[in-house]
Amino acid sequence: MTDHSHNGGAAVLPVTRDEVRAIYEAPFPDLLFRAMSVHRAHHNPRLVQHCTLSNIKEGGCPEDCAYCPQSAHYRTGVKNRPMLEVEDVLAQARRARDSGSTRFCMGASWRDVRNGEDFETVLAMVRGVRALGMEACVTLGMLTAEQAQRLKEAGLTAYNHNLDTSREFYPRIISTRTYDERLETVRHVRAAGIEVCCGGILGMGESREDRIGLLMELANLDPYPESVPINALVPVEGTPLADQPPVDGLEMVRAIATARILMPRARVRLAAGRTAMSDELQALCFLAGANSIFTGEKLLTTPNPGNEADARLLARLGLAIDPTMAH
Ligand code: SAM
Ligand code: DTB
Ligand code: SF4
Repeated sequence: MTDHSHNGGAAVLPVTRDEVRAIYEAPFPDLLFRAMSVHRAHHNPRLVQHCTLSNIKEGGCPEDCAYCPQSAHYRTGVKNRPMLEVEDVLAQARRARDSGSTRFCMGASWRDVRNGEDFETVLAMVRGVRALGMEACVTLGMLTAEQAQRLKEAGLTAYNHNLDTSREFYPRIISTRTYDERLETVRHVRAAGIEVCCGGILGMGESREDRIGLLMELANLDPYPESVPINALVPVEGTPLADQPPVDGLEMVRAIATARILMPRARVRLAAGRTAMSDELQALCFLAGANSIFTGEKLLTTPNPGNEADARLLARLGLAIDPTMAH
């Protein structure tokens, strides 16, 4: 058992499944009140971080993640295209910065990182984004300890690597890698001194117990991730999950509130899936403790509300863009 208090929370590790369930399933007013109290104790609840994504290498991925339009296993219309040029990515980053984003996240449809020209290009992109005065995040698949170290030296702020769902449900979604491989990459990132961005997806046909299992795994990372993206599945034609019904919005709110309570200092990101959500549902997610969103017209391959819609949403709620940078 580890004292979690150094980590900004009162919980003692390991957090048990029963403890997570008791939070997740609490009556809504109790859950929300507790999440809001924790949120206010650790963050300014009127501020929302803006992050912008760039898909630096799109499509043709050898992995078989059932949700992903970029997997080469499915016919989704997403093409396998070569890496973007450093200058083009930095131009995107500058535009994102000028519309309020403080974090720029670059994704590659790779199973793992290979040393060589493409990795050197990513390192140049990271240095360039940092030079623009933004936080830099990448998500490149699995990674060795040495590669994590090189990203750290390039100035990388955070590495995104999601657990996606519970350990039990994982094999139903991905067969080409294991949960433990995922955790190993997270360990390499942590050991290199890079912030961990690790979360999951709701709406893939998992049960509530699987959502609780995911949150338990995340909260038991020691220390817990600095940022926790909670995605709602964006169903894409051609993927095995194309016909999944949308996740119950109140389950999104419960998951976000539980993440906020279990990981008080983390940025909890209301990530993919916002185009399918009403302003009212997004408002509930912010009340529950979400304090970060992806902005811009596009996520990696699918649409996102865009800057005008988000400016309207924030204005309706009296929220503002968080200008705070990690470091
Ligand atoms: N290939 C790398 C990897 O899988 O770690 C990085 C890119 S991958 C697209 C990043 C994350 O996007 C995935 O872990 C998953 O959580 C999320 N994602 C992918 N497709 C999604 C979808 N259709 N809906 C919601 N989230 C999705
Ligand atoms: C994360 O958790 N969500 C983002 C980011 N990390 C890389 C990706 C969402 C992708 C949604 C599907 C798409 O646009 O292809
Ligand atoms: Fe590849 Fe990442 Fe998509 Fe999985 S989620 S298919 S690893 S790009």
